[in-house]
Amino acid sequence: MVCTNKHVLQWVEEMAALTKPDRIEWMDGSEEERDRLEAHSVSIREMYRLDQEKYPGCLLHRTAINDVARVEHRTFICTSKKEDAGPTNNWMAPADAYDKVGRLFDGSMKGRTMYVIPYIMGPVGSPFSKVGVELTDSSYVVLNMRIMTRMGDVAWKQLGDSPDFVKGLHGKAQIDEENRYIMHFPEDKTIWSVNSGYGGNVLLGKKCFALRIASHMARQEGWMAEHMLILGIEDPEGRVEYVTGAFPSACGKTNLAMLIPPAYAKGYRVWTVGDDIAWMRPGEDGRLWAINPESGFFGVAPGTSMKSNPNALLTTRRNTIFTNVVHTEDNGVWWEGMGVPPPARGIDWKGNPWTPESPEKGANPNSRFTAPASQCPCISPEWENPAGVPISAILFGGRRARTAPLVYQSFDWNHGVFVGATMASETTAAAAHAIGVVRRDPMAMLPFCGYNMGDYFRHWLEMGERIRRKPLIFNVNWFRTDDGGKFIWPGFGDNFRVLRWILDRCDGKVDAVETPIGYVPKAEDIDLTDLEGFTLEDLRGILTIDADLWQEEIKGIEEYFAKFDHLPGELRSQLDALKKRFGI
Ligand code: GTP
Ligand code: SPV
Ligand code: MN
Repeated sequence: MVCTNKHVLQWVEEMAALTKPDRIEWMDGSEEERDRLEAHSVSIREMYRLDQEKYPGCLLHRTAINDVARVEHRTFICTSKKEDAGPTNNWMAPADAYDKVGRLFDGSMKGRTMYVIPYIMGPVGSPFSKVGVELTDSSYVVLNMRIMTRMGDVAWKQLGDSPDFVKGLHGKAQIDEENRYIMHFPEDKTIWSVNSGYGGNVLLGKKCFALRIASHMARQEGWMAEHMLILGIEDPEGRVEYVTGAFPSACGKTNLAMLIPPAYAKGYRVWTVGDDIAWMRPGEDGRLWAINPESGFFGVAPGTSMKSNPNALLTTRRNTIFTNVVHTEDNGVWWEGMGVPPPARGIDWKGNPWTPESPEKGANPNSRFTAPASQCPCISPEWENPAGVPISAILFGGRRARTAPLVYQSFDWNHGVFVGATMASETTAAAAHAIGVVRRDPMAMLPFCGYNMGDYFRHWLEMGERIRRKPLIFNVNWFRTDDGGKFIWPGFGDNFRVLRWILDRCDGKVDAVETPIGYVPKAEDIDLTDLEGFTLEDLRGILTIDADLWQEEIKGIEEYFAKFDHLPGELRSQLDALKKRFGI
């Protein structure tokens, strides 16, 4: 199918005039096209084909050593008014950003091919769905976008003659760290990304569109674009309830979304709808409905094993692209925490010879797999339902060594918004910065909100007024540690025990203890059947709320709130009420 949309044609012409590629290829999404691109990628040693017996359809890629994570300090929201980007985003005036990055793009595709990738975020034909077009000089990006989005002619069909598509321009240029920019122009629905080849910076449908640009659209159009997993829990009677969860990057969304219930919970199943992004809107029935705009998983590899997340591992058995993991001597892949012995020899993520004795890790801590969602053994039968799934509970959570208990429920929607807005977590390898430092990451959206975060909180409060049958809001923390720094809660599949309590609360089946921070479970109400080495006392320990730590926490929240220019008065009232409950 040839693209006849004149808005697309004109824009592609302009961008080609700027970047000056030798040739332009229009992607149709066909299998022949994939085969051709794979062969090309392999021939230029951008990708390696793995052992096709053991890993059918799988490829390996290594990014540049300086290019392994999102770069938040080089990510900008370019709105006409600085105030609209708000205090938590980097800002540049649109004209300056186009000028600055335009110079870097000028002639940057000489000698290269520009690929035109039409794609849909969301199920085909869904009222939630939106079209994007990405221009890129990277065949690795095309092959990833094929997995992560509904890509090809299907998108031209959905777009028709409309000018309403998100324009993404990506160029590898020289992969120069000093000139790396991820620019967002929400007012123009445009993204410009240059000098990177790493996932979150270059798969423009994902964080750039489906969160930063989409959050801006969502506020204007009355819906929500969130950094959330979506899962369904089926009970032995076959009834399914859906939950979303916002945890910061590398804090457990993929793992929770694919959870396998412990053996004691006979007849229960968990179904994956999405592992990273949720688009949500109120339905006619007054409930909140959610879709997963993506069609694949770009998941963290290290720590993924048959023990921690068998469903993720099984999803990656074929048609998967592995990035920055160990290339084993028998042409397979390996990473730390895979649960199998390391290869005697391999090539590490930097491209150097590696053995288990090497002092450095073989796989980058932010190494990833790109795998089709349809291959997931627990993919929900509803995952492509154009209407989405109705949400009963929203979870917030992060890595907190001490302060947050295993789980608590907010008093109501507005208090839940406060809980989300004041979330904090220890930083991970998913972005380029110091690791293990506690930082506030409201709703896990700090790096992804495309507008003023104070206005974003207000949008959450306003959505609460528009959703008649509101999901209940909870906070979870799988990461409490003991004095030796070891995680106390077993986590992973055992998180099901907490999900059960959450659903029992939604169904009004269990009461709880009212504390200053919210409703906390009675320890006996969390089922510990068959949980070896973990006692009711241990559970009581991680359900405690330490008043001294919360005094500190409240100080931290006060300092944090002081940074905001558009903080809704309601959140300040929530903070005052929290202080009062602690007698401060
Ligand atoms: P992004 O894709 O970066 O947005 O991350 P994510 O939230 O999907 O994170 P993911 O599920 O990939 O988890 C990342 C890390 O958290 C892995 O190293 C996991 O092993 C670890 N993890 C996930 N769930 C748990 C848990 O319940 N307990 C503990 N201790 N670790 C967990
Ligand atoms: C994250 O960092 O939250 C991710 C990976 O999900 S990336 O697509 O690189 O943003
Ligand atoms: Mn993410």
